[in-house]
Amino acid sequence: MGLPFRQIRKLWLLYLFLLFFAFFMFALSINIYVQSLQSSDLRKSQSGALRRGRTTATVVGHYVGFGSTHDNLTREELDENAFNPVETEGAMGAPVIIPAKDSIKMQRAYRIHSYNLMASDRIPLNRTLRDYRIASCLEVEYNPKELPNTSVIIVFHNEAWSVLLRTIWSVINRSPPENLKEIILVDDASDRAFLMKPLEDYIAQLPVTTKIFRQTIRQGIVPARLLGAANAKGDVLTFLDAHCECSQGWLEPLLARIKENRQTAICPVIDIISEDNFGYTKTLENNWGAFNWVLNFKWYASRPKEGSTPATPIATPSMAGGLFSIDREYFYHVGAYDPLMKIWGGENIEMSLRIWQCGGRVEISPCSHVGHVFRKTTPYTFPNGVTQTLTNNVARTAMVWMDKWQNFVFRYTEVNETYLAGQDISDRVALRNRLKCKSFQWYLENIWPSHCFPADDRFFGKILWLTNATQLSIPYERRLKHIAASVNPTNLTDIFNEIDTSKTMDLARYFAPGEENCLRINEDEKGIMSLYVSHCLFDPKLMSMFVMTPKGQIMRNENRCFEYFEPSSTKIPKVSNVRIHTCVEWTDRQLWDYRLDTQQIIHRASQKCLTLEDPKVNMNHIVAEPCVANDRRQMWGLFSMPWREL
Ligand code: UD2
Ligand code: MN
Repeated sequence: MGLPFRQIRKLWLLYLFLLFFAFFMFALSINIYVQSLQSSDLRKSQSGALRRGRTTATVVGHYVGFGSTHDNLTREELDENAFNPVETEGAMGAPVIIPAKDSIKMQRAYRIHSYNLMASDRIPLNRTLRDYRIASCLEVEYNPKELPNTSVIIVFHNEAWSVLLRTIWSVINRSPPENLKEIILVDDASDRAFLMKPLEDYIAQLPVTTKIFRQTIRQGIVPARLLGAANAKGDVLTFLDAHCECSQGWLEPLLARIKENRQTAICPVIDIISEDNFGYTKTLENNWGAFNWVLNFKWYASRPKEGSTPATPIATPSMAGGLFSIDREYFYHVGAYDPLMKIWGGENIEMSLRIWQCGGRVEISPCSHVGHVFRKTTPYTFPNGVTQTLTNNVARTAMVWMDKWQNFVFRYTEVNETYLAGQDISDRVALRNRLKCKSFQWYLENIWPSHCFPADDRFFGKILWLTNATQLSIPYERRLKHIAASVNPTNLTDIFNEIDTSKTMDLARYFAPGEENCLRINEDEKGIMSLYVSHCLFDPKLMSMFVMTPKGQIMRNENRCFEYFEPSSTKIPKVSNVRIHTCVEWTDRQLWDYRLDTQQIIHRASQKCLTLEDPKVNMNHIVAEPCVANDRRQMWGLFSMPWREL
């Protein structure tokens, strides 16, 4: 009996050892996984910043998903304030790496605000940052006594304690005391216990006057900022989101610019605070903002201009919305905000169009750097539904400020007649008339000449692959016979207007979406776009609509252009030499001509033709090849679509 028992005991030891080993391996792999997650996020945010500098537009400040992130989180978890700083964490803007043993708790806490709350809770409220200013900015001297003072207005809905207070402390620590009149917090109906009395007690002992105003019913950013502004006493209003960190010297250039020109809304360069580890990454100074066909804000970048002083503010067609300074009186003069824009979205575009069209300026100061936590998903609810809210705000912006372009925007959104009928915009229209504001056409031509919208001076519509056999291509080609041969984009205008409006030649009547083939754009999971040919969709769907500008750029939504490039001959498999790339103004790679007599789309510099390489084999390979007369693979029809009417 003794022997088997001893054997069993040995086996037990073995089991125990194996169990221990398995657990060890598990813990190790989790550790490696979590660390790789955090560092890859770090890489992502860093490369994001670099990419923005390299003229590629990145999507920021635009929500891609509205998750129900709060499922399963308990009231206790939401109300808990776990701020527990470690002195050296996050110093000089460094990222925080959470030990693997806490990874499950970390992920749970992440869902409360869609950022790594546990990382933030480890960083002191007054952590140090680098000085992110470029050399030419350091040369500028400001005398705080000669600058106006400002009220800093921070609106929030359920922000984390450490994140909100780090925003406040960065303002206090890095603003000249003479210029910081007060800090005004507006609570947009938060429900977290620590944002109630504990917050009031905390701000009462701050070295700078800090007041809090509360909206009892959730109304959103615009009503909250209006409440803050109404209570502000500073010469200038400076708005910040509740998850920012102001860096060295951020305020002076903003105030100085307003002193110089009181009709300017001036924004800082918005640096990136990683939502995954709270590392602070500088972005480059040549970014500016505009919007796409459905009025989502987008970043663009310009080539840094040679010879100009980089310290001068750059004009931007649109502000991102969250971070800017504006003279208090001018803010009201120019119409403050549209109070009927609720919750989130649209107010940044509305304000930008309004200020520009009514005689002011929107600019970014390259000398002012403020970090902001950009999130991938929104952590909070939209009381009336996301679509309803965003559509309402977009509709109001477009109706008041975009003239005939509003219908173009409505085609790609949920806006319909019922929506429009329900909107009372009379006050805003009265404002526009009172201030004698300029048209949206003026805005496009003067403030955003490189825009991607349709206009009277350019083609807008579908690009057909002309097989000469379909219902559409036959009348299209017949019509072309009556038009003078070689035409360059500048005199295409009349021709396309004619197609658009002429009753007899209304090609839409021939349109059989199932039979015609159109040039379309595919976007893969990585966001890389490519051209292919497939059935035309009857709806004017985004993916198959193009703009051809008088200069010769062929664009789609979001400033993406057809670009020819010489591929390296060694590449196998062969990649296409035509790609979809961010539009830039300074390259001939993106300039094309359309020849009506041959129906070819020709890359101007190389004189190569856009070609569907081998239609029998696949419709996904669009290249540029030497032009050959009557080669069906190179024949395209520009089919104008109406955009001025709904
Ligand atoms: C960007 C802007 C943001 C605003 C928004 C469009 C930046 C860095 N941020 O989105 O300021 O212009 O575009 O509307 O340019 N909040 C409330 N009540 C609400 C919703 C939000 O008080 O119902 C607060 C929120 O706590 C935050 C601020 O408003 O402090 C902006 O909201 P966000 O950070 O979710 O917006 P963001 O940065 O994605
Ligand atoms: Mn924000």
